[in-house]
Amino acid sequence: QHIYQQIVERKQNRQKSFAVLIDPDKMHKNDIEKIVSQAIEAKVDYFFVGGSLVVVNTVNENIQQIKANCTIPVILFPGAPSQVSCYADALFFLSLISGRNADLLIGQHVLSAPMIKQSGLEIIPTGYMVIDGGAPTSVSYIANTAPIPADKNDIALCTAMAGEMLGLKLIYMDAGSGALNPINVKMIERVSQNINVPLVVGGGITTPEKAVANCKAGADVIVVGNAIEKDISLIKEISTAIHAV
Ligand code: 1GP
Repeated sequence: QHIYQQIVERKQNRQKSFAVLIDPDKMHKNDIEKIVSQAIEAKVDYFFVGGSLVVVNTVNENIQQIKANCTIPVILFPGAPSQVSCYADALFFLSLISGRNADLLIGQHVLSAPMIKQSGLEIIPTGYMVIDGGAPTSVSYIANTAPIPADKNDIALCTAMAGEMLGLKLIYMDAGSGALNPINVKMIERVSQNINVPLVVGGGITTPEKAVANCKAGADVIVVGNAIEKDISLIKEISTAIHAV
């Protein structure tokens, strides 16, 4: 439980972490090289690798390429069991607790459990909560389930609390990749003040200011994908801002 332990220790020390999301579909070899070298310089804490829908599955190649160039831990953030790779360091074993699709709450987990156990990956049991980001994102369509409405802070709170009580070790609140509206700080505050496990927040974060506001509201780890794909210099800007909180 080496990586999870590190996430918990950073939370206990009130250190905020920054994760760069690599969506295998959107990355060419050269992009990854550039992102990795920027990430080393910017002291990025984690790479998350995965996506709701991966058309060309290059997860293994992408992770091997990251690993060949840096020691930043790689955590799988899989949209499906086909995205599990033994080259990563850890896996968010995601249960979509904001939804009511039994297959994503437990079904896929049953099917993939033997393969995941065999992989030797560090498993991080994760309560995954999709929050409405203002426009349909791939995740809510693919997951075939409604996101939590953006202003229903109490539903988010109770969902996260239930996840923690069920033994999940981390809560990941996601407005979905490329969300129009990122999760509001009031919702982040409400959730973070009432759970003890680490809180990851992502979806539609495009500026250092937003990342900092989310950290101050109680997020322990901030994830950014889309914005970095568009402007790689944001890696340094957002990372520096988060680490200064
Ligand atoms: C999506 O939380 C991640 O699952 C990151 O979202 O791509 O919008 O940064 P963005």
